[in-house]
Amino acid sequence: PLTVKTTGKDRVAYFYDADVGSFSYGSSHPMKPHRIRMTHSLIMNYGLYKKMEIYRAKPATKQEMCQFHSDEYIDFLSRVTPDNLEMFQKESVKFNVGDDCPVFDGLYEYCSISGGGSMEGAARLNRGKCDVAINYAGGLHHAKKAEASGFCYLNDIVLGIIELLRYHPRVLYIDIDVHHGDGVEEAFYTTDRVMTCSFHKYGEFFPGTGELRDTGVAKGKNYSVNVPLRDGIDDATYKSVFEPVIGKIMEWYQPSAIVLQCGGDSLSGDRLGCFNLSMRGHANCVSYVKSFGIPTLVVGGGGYTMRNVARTWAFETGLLNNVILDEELPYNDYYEYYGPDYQLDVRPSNMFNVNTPEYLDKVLTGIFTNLESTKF
Ligand code: ZL4
Ligand code: CA
Ligand code: ZN
Repeated sequence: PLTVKTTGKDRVAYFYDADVGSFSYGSSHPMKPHRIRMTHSLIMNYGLYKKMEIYRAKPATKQEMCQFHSDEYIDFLSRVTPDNLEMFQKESVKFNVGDDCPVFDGLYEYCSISGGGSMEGAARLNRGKCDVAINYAGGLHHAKKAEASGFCYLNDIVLGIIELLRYHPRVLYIDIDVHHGDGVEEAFYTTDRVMTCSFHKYGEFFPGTGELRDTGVAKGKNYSVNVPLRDGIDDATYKSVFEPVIGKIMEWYQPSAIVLQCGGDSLSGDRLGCFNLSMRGHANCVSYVKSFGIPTLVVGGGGYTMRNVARTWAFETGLLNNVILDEELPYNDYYEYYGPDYQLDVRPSNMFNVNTPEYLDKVLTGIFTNLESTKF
């Protein structure tokens, strides 16, 4: 008789630091670390603590951070505070701290928590101690070697991938944040040991990079994939692009580990985003990636309508544990945020989808042509 391989026994390691929700970029800044604490409260009150192992990671050390970042940049992050900022005028320009990336109280500690979660998650995957590791305090994909960018200071993703590369010959990075994953792409642009694939809004949108024809350089040629999208993409359309592109990459690249950046700003109703994904459309990406059964590090990212980010990340944490969460939200520490309906779903709006079938066909054909020209 045939042995049926059952899913439903995934070992999930979830990294959460109770301090993370208290950091603040400033009251009017769109990035709110509090959404990670809201997500955690939903996860706990849905009972997912019975399914997975919950850890507080060791904060990343300076030395660990400098596996990617420059010493002088990390040194700056560790020294600068709102009180001594005036003594760092030259450095502030050089390292790009300002309106998008403000210097706030506890900035270095926040970076070390974000980085520690992704590095320890990667290390547990390496040792075969879990099948999935989750760090919603990570996903800060714009940070550069010696520069802050787009609300990101420390690139926890690059640090996590470097850790995975100690054991894995090929790592696939997938990015469903509405913004281009430029920092991760740039870090691995000239290597074939990491394939990066970002889906993002392209055209008059931060950070301005990520066109179809940016595919990598030297050994990395065709190991960077960009999927430029227009406003208003809906669940069915996103699925019709995501599944063929990722399916093809899996077949051709055969990675032994995956990092999935789950930025929640691709959801409908996001304060900064312009896509029209429902919670279930966003989570379909997580299900599809999970279906390949490869060790995966799941990280957070953007997401600026906090109640929707928390709903979606909680639902996705359920999926990763083979649990479908109930539509009725459980009572939790932030219950009042979810009124007036107190339901789990994030629903799409009636916004217009500017991604025509002809446009998407051009994008898919371009990507497949690049992939097929590559010998893996
Ligand atoms: C804000 O209200 O497009 C920052 C940023 C701070 C508070 C008060 C300061 C007001 C919107 C954004 C002045 C702010 C001017 N405050 C910001 C070109 C820009 C230069 C900076 O999801 N101004 C830069 C970055 C993007 C730009 C998006 C996404 C991160 C991620 C992963 C990063 N930067 C124009 C903006 C506000 C602010 C209101 C803002 N910044 C919106 N989009 C940007 O991919 C985590
Ligand atoms: Ca993206
Ligand atoms: Zn984003």
